[in-house]
Amino acid sequence: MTSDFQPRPADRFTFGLWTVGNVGRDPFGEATRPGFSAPHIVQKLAELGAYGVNLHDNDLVPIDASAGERDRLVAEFQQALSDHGLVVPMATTNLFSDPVFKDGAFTSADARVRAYALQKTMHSMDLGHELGAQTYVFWGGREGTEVDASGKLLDALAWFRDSLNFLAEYSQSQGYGYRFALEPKPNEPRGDIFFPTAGSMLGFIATLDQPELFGVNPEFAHDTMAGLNFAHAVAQIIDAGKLFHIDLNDQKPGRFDQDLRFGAENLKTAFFLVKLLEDSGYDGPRHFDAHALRTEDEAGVWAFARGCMRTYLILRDRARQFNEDPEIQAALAAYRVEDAELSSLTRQFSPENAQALKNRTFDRALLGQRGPGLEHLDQLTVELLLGVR
Ligand code: GCO
Ligand code: MN
Ligand code: MN
Repeated sequence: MTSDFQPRPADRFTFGLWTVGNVGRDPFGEATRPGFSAPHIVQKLAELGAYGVNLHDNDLVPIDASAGERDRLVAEFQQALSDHGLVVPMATTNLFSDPVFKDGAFTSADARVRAYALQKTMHSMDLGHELGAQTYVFWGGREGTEVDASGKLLDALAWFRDSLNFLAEYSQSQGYGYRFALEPKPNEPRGDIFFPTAGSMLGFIATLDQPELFGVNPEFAHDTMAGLNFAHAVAQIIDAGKLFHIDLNDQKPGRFDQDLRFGAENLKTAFFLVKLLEDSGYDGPRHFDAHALRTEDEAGVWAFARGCMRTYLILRDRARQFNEDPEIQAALAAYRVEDAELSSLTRQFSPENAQALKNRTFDRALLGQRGPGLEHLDQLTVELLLGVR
């Protein structure tokens, strides 16, 4: 491992066309910088050491493009990808910008909108396959409500399920072999978005016809907006074997969706997230779903992109250091108390184990007196992160 923190394709960093291409528009103000063409983004990301670039259908092809225009844009993009050695690991559909989706796409109360959403997604899956994507993300940005008097809570779940089952079969019938990653978010742009958390998605996946094709695409900012601990959510997804993709960024809790540069805000959680991803052997893309601050010009955009990747690499190096630090490892070892005999009783139920456990006497007061040394361990971690270890 090198320690110059220079991103390389082997690090598997990806950005969306929509992320570095973000023009700084917000609900209160117009664009503050021009958009870049897809080939320009490909060239710049390759220069910075990224591995790939992801897209929504309409990041590349406008929703009202003619067939000829579509083919030209796709050909130019493909040429840039091959010129600069970037890949497209993930594709997704824009089911949120156009007014047709203002009250939902797969969960619209209007059957015509639901059908159009399916049609648009199939075309977008065709495009993703043409570009080599193997993961297909569903982020239901408009799938939610402000008005629960609409009475569609149960229907929406069923419509969403039918759509995913349909599209999984479409992928198979076309031989695309996609793995689908569902992205939870609690709110914004809807007042309440369906499937607000990783746990909701995991529960829902189990109800699909082919659950093995579906996993989760968790996002740092989405859990943080809701005041949740993102590393805990990702651990649960890994435990379920469902980490199909990941969106990295940062966010202050309880605010509007900020999409900050990775590591810009919650460094400690970012550290434990990187450590979790690296220690678990996650080998998928490290995708940054963030954008440069609205204050920035083009130079600021590339500084932002480089910063996301460098911070990940620095935290990865800190995780290695954590795993090798003798004092930290001693504190960790002291934290855990193993007891082989008791573990053999508790690992698996049997009538004998249950009876032996019930007969056992525990010194509850003594167990309650033990200090686990977590203050010491946490301070060592902080000092490591501050660079003084
Ligand atoms: C958001 C989401 C999106 C999705 C994207 C890809 O908060 O806007 O995170 O950026 O990730 O649509 O599915
Ligand atoms: Mn987001
Ligand atoms: Mn996202």
